[in-house]
Amino acid sequence: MATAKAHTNIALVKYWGKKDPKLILPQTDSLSLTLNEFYTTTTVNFKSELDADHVSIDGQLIDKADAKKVIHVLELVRSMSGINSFAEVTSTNHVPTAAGLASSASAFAALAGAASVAAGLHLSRRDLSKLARRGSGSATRSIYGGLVEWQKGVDDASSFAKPIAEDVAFPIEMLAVLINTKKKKVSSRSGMQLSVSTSPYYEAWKKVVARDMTAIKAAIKAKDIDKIGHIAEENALRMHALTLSADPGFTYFNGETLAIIKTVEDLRSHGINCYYTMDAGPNVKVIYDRANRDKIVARLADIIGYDRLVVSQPGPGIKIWNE
Ligand code: 2P0
Repeated sequence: MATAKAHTNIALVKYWGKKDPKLILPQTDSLSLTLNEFYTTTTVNFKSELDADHVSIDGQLIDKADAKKVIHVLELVRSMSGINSFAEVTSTNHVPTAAGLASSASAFAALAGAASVAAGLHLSRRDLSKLARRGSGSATRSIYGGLVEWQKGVDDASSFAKPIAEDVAFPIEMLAVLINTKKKKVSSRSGMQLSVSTSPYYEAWKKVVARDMTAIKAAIKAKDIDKIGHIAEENALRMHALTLSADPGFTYFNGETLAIIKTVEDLRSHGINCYYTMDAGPNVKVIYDRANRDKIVARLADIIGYDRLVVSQPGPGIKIWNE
C-alpha cells in the first residue's frame, strides 16, 4: 500500500494533439509550470481478496466505465511488477475537477506514483513520467516541480518529461480565475483529436510550438517573466484557434473568459504587466511577477469576486510514501 501526492501543472506551451492515441505520444513538445495550490493525493492498495479494481474519487465510488483510464494504468503496473491482485484506489483532488484546471495531470501522476510503489516497483522519475503519460498526457509533466518540458519523443521509451528548473529562482506567480468549475462539454481527449484530424491549421501549429519551445527556454534562462508570459499568451490563443477551426468548430471560452482576457489587456495597457492562458475549459490563468500581484488581484476581484481567485506559487514534484 502506498500514497502519492502530485501537483497539477499549467502548460505555457500547450500539448494539443496525439500522434499515437494508444501510447499517448504527442504531436509536439510542451512546457509547463507545476502549481503549489492544486494537487491530488492517491492511495493504492493491492489486495488478494478483491474481485475487481475499486476506484473512489473524492469519496465517490466510480463505475467501471468511468474508471477505464485508471484501470488501464493499474494493468500496466500489474504487467510490469507481476502482481495479479486487484487494487483499491482512493483519490482526493484538491483541484476543481474537469474544469480545465488539469485535474487529470495531478491525478494520473499521483496514481502512477502510488500504484508503482504499492506494487513494489521502484521506478526512476523518468520511468514514472512515462507511466503517468499512459494515463493522461499532461500527467507526464506533473512528476516534476517548477518548469517542466515534455519531450514528444518517437516511441514509448523516448516520450517523457524533463525538469527545466525545479526550483524556480525568479518571482513568477500564477493566478487561477475560477469561472466555471462544472464538468466541461468537450473532453480534451476528443477535442484535441478533432483538431488534429480536421483543423486546416494543424501543420502551422506544429511549427508554432517548435518556435515557442526554443523562445520560452531562452526566456526562462534569462528569468524574463514578461517574455515568458507573452509567449504563453500567444501560444494559448493559437491552441484555441485549433478548436475554432475544427469541423465542427467549438470553443472552451465563455463570456466571462473574454471579460477576464480584456481586463488583463487593460491592466497591461496601464503598465501592470500580466498575461493570460486558458486550457480545455473557460477558466483563465494569469501569469505575472509577484510584485504586481496586489494590483492584479484587486482589479480582477472587482469583476469576479475574491472567492473565485486563487494565487499559486510554483509547486514541487511528486512525493510517494509507503503506508
Ligand atoms: C496541456 N491540455 O498541455 C493541454 C493544454 C489542455 C490544454 O493536456 O487525452 O487531459 O488525457 O492526454 O492531458 C489536457 O489534456 O489529455 C491538456 P489526454 P489531457 O496541459
